[in-house]
Amino acid sequence: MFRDEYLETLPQKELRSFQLEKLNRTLETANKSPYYKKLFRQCGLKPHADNLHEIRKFPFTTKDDLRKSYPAGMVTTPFADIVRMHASSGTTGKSTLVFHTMQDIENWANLVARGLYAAGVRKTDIFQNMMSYGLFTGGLGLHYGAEKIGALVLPVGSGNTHKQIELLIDLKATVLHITPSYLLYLGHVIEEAKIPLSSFSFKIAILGAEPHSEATRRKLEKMFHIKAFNCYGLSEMNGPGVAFECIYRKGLHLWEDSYYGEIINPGTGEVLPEGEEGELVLTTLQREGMPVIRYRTKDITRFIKEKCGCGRTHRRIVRIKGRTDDMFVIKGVNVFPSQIEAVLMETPEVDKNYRIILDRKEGLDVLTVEIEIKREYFRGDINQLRALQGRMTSMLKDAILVTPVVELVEPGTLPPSTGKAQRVLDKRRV
Ligand code: DLL
Repeated sequence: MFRDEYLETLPQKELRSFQLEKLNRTLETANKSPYYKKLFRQCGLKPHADNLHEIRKFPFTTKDDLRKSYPAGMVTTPFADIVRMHASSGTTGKSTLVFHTMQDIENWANLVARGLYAAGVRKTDIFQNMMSYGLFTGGLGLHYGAEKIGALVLPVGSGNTHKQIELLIDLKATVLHITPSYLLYLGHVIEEAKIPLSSFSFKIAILGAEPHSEATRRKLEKMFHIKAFNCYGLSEMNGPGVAFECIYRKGLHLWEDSYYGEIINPGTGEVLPEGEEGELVLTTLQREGMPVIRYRTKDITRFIKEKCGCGRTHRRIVRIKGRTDDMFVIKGVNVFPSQIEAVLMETPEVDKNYRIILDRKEGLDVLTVEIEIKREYFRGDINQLRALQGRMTSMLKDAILVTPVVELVEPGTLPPSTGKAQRVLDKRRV
């Protein structure tokens, strides 16, 4: 049974005292790492908080701080006690490395198992893990959690789509772990190969590692007749399983016995009142090998105040809207790719892939949205396509307040994604 009845339903007040106790242990442990020891000394801070509010006296930790302490400046214990290392998936600069003790790995697997259980995964399930294994946390993170539940895990990793399909059919996987963009692509390949949906047995998809809108979830659920659950995480906080949707699917439960969450104004760093949207800041509460204090995730969300119907008391966050560094400014207007995605995925003519291109022509910003449209629309009347192009342009303009150039292309034209999708190509930076 992977519902921890006691911890998952602790009344808020007790949950907060639990967090305070763990926070103080974490601060003491962090003080053993060269990075935090120096930082606390420089700031004249004792590794102690009298109440949770006092966490605010500790400075934020950023990705840059992790880079500066590369490779192991935040590690609290000799490597003899460390059993695993993971790295973030960033493409620029040095990777940020995260080190785990055996206990850390055990705790992480428990959190993932708890999340999977909340989403309805059981021992009898066959779990095809379609996320990369290796330094990326998506593969091994869910692998250990699903094994803990007792499911049969197929560690296929990402890519090799035809092999994935063969295994899905032959082993009758009931649960997939996959990025939303890869699941869209999988749908494309299955359709092109004309494989009937009845060949597949999966009923649940665990989606994570990148943002996706409610419209994308609905589209995927309709496409495959499944239920999709959102799983959030980042390597600095272990990886997947930091927050998970339960069967109510009204926000993601942040596992507050293991993470302390704050929402800040990304511009000023000020902590915002509960319920306001801003950047999520997380502190590990149970990690021994490498505690991280007040990590700026750059992910935009907010806390949901209402209680969840499932009885779990751990506060929920709304699905991530995007990252502060994903937001682009076009003709002076701030745009999140998720605003564009939501419009596209609600439009029935749109197929499964799209790309956003930012460019500058004669000194002016140009936003182009390339959209794959279902094949049947290319067989018909060109005027019908033109009308669709006009309609998409005005729907996008209403959503983002900038008029884009809309290009409609046939399915399979744009680069496919089998992992984290690269949706935005900013040629202004090249
Ligand atoms: O992507 C961990 C993960 C793997 C989560 C598999 C879920 C499933 P990183 O490579 O460090 O770790 O990237 C973390 O990905 O800060 C978010 O911006 C984004 N992200 C992860 N999950 C979600 C999600 C993994 N469910 C960064 N919704 C995070 C939106 C997500 N964004």
